[in-house]
Amino acid sequence: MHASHQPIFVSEIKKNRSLKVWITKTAIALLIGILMGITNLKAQQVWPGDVNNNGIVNNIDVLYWAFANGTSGPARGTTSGDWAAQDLPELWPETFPDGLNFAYADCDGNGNINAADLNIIKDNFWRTQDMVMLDEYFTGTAGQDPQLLLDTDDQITEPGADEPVSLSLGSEQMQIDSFFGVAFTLKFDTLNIKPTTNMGGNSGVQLDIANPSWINDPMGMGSNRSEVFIEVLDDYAVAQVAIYRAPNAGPTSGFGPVANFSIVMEDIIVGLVGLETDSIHLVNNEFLGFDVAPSRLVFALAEDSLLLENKEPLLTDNAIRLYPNPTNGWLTLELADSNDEIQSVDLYNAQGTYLGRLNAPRPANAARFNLGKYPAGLYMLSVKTKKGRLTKIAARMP
Ligand SMILES: [Ca+2]
Ligand SMILES: [Ca+2]
Repeated sequence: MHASHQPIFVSEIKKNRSLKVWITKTAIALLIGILMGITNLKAQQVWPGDVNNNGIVNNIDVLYWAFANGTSGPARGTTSGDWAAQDLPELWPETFPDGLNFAYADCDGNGNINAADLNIIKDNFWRTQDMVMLDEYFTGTAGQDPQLLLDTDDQITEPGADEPVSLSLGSEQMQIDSFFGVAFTLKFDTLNIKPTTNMGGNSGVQLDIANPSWINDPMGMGSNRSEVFIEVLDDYAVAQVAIYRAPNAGPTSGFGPVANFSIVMEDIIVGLVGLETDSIHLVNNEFLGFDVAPSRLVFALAEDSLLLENKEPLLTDNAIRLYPNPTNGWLTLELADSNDEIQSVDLYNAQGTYLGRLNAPRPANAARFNLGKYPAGLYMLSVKTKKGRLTKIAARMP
């Protein structure tokens, strides 16, 4: 027993020694840091567009800009939005909660934070300084945190189709309190979605605020107003998005649709067409971050519709009971888990041809369907529940 304790004792001495070394190193580093800090205070510099000064211009900077939008302070000596270090002789009275000064949001240095500064963010978008520090994201878990959800009425698409995609935030159970804004990356399938060479034309990825919605009054009138920013980078297969409260709009609380995307399919579609939200940074009216879960949406051609099923967690076979099976008419579908709910039931024949959606009451743990109008044979019921998806086989007797 003693022998086995000894190595621990030795390692603790080592630990103490290394702690002393660490303290000494830290003290020296702090001293250097303080000295550098004094130097930095004398010559702070702004890279126009990099509002949070982390070395890269992106949608997070748009969120910072939006938070400072409408404020004023001392102008810089030279007013320029060129991508180069600009001296910042005087700080502003306001700071972001992380300590960063509002002066960094005055991209052109004229002493006012307004739309002209957003244009400089656009001009310098994706540019980097020599060193880039990672932006902070608050990635939550679906089911535990509110979700930034991509959704559509119909996941079946066709070549050249213009598909609407709704984007919503939170749910009745998980509402968003004092929403100020959200920045996120939309990853999309550039193989199957047209590039966005002419924004405003009928191509690529488009985005509009949901109107009316809990973040925007009808026609954007009144005090409840929000704005959207999107920068599509086809070469990277991403769009950077920011949705934020308009100046002086104040916070809003709620849940549901926030924006609508429209995507245009290529003339040839291969496999699934995927879209997902990623790298989410949601802040409240005090600019504090909250966890939000990402989501994924897929479209498929009608003939590939069975592929859509594989994108959800699969339920085990005994999660759904079908009886009587075989049947010569009525069929009962029952979920084993009494907390689960049927969301949809899609019917396919044995060849995989989609026959239609069966009418199931909602919310329900069980439902009855009549297969009597279909010819004898095997059928596949693709069942979607709150907890996942499962395909069951039913036999219709002659
Ligand atoms: Ca930045
Ligand atoms: Ca300005």
